[in-house]
Amino acid sequence: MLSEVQKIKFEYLFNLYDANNNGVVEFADFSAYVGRFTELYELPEDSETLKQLNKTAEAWWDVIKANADLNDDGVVTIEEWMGFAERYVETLETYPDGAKYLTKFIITIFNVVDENKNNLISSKEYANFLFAWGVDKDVDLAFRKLDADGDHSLSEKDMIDLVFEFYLSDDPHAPGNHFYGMIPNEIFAEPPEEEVPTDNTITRIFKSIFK
Ligand SMILES: [Ca+2]
Ligand SMILES: [Ca+2]
Ligand SMILES: [Ca+2]
Repeated sequence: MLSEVQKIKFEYLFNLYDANNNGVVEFADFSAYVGRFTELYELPEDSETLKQLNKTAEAWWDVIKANADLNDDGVVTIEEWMGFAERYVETLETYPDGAKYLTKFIITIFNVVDENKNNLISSKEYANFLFAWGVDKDVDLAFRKLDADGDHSLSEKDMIDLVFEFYLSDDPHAPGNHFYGMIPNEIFAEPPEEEVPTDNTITRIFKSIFK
């Protein structure tokens, strides 16, 4: 069973994948994204990177088509998608090969997103990545969440951990929840800061002794 947090993330991802906004996910959406990435990152037509990207999009669509499009009409509805989400999470949690292929996909994307090839994703490179997905709101905030150690960059390992967290974590405060941008849902709201109580008689006595 997907947790409430996972359900919200998979619904968000469905809407993100639906590049042409027709309410279903289909191969045209995947082609649209490869096109957007090609344009944004100026990938040469015969480049190895573009080949890898195409292969990744095709493989990912094949998996979705075979496992989500249960009535085989070439499009995936939100209901089909949520059923798939459950099976996909189970795959990631149960089968080493499931995790292995997701890791490969992430590395492919990492290499595209790392524009200056320093093996780190900067906030600007991340902003471009979200822009490719059509997300331009709260981008800095999302990056600050993802950059949990505060070194202003994401390594390949960070990105792998964050994407796995996106799919698998049911903690509403897991940084990876916002890998594809800030999800506007109150379930992810920060808990109110705990008020630190002011002095009581005992602390006042100690303070007066140890001041
Ligand atoms: Ca669509
Ligand atoms: Ca279908
Ligand atoms: Ca970089």
